[in-house]
Amino acid sequence: MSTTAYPHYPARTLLNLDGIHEFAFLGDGVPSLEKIDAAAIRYDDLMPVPGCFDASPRYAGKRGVAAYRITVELADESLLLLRLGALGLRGRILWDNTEIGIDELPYSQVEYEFESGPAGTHRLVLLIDNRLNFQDSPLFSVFYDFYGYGGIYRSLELFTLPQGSRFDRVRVITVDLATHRVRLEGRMAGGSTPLRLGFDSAEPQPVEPVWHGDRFELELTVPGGQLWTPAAPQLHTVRLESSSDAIVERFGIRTVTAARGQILLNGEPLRLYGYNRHDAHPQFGPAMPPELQIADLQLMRDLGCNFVRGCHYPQSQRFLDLCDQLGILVWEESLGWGDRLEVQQDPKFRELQKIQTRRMVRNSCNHPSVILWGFMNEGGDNHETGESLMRELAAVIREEDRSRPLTMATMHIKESRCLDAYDVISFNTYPGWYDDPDGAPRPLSRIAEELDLILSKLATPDCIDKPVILSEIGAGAIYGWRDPLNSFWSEGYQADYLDEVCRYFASHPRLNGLALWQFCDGRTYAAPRALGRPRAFNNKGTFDEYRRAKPAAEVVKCHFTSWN
Ligand code: ADA
Repeated sequence: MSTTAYPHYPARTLLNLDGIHEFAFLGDGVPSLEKIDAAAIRYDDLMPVPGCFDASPRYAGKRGVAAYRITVELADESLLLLRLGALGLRGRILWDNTEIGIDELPYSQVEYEFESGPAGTHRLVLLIDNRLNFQDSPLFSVFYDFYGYGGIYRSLELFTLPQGSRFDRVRVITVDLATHRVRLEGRMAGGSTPLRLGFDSAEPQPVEPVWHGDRFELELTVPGGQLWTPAAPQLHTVRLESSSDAIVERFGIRTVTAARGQILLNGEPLRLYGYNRHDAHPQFGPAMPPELQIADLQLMRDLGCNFVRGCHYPQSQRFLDLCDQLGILVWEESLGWGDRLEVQQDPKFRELQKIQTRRMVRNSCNHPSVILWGFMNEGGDNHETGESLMRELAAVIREEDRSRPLTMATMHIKESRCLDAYDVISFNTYPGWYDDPDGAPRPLSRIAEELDLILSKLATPDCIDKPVILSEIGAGAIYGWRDPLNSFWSEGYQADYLDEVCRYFASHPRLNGLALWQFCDGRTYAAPRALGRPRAFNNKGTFDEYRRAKPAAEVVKCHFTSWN
């Protein structure tokens, strides 16, 4: 298996800035990031990057501003590009004490271009704010049901940019499955220039793309092309070169469409079954080491999953690379969680939602594993404010990419005003958990009752052609808690609950997909909202937060593996 990260720019020098950074925690009594005098900060501690300072015991639970600093030695003066895999919750980035960017997009990969200044020693400083109020973290609200960590979640890389024209990204879209024909769409900063191209290990040869200003397009057949499928996840690479730059993109030849009530991969109907997964661990927060991401995917494959919903934010490129290689199908969505109407009305929130959604599509466009785009988990699509935002976000995705269907996990399936705007209808529901009617002898019977009702609603002519995903359903269980009555919070109730859900899914082909809530327990808000969240964790994991299996794992495995 390949270990190179894509896109790869072989003509550029890459400095990986991961490792140990100088660190200072400034607390929550400081002004907003823009007003902080970074030159006056005294660094008195160390912190790893990637890493979340508040995942370490010393800073656990702390909210405020933290500063990370690293020294960079440069042999030459050059134009630089800083690629920041993701931070949280808001950041200000300074190079030699001059601001090069403000990052307000938690979990998003962003890039900043700037002049290095003279050869020699330079300092990169990242001020990170994890305070939970709208000014300091407009895209992450205090009531989100997952912990809002502070830190540099993903890798920090510095590239020297070539003089002259250079590649941005090159998007590869499958045009014809039978002939392995693909369309390449790219942008060359600096304008049109002669290009050479080679697939896989072939020596690049001159090509004649069609240019529209600095954008180019061309269609080609991939020699020796093989389709990407979950069973045989064949990947190809394409290398493009100009006189000054080169780029290697990895892609898969495959199509995904939503038609006639089906999700079709390479024209074949798919049934998706798997989990909602947060990319987090108590010891690391969302700065997940590769070992843990691989271990999670291994556990999911052992259960027989073919699908993961990357809830509720853009995924790390490394995780998507792993899914590409292992043949796991992914729903990727931009950050959002039941955002309140007053927040959804805010122009800044709406703008940032659009920016992060566009960025997600641009960053992840070449991953064959990504088969669905989503946004705004449970975001008020039953109301006109929410409706307009959902429609605007759907339009952003369609502007960027029409080669995959889009969806949105609604909790208002019966009252949604937007089902026509989604290619795939997805709904979250927790019958027999949140709506246990008083004194009901057997709350598990609520599952079939409620799902029957929802599916009858989706049998109307306007919905009948749309595929349907049950995007969340589940019950909480405290790891190790056994009870002869199988009461709420017991592992037994959860196992019975998921058994019932899987049986229902098996016998209702109208449901094209099932994402159980959730893969593993995850830290969430502490007091005072934690009343329904014992231990201040969301305990609906089939595994606990350390990935120890609850009995439900065996139940799910029996069902999922029998469908493979
Ligand atoms: C919602 C939400 C999840 C989680 C879940 C629950 O559906 O989308 O993130 O909070 O509820 O456990 O209640």
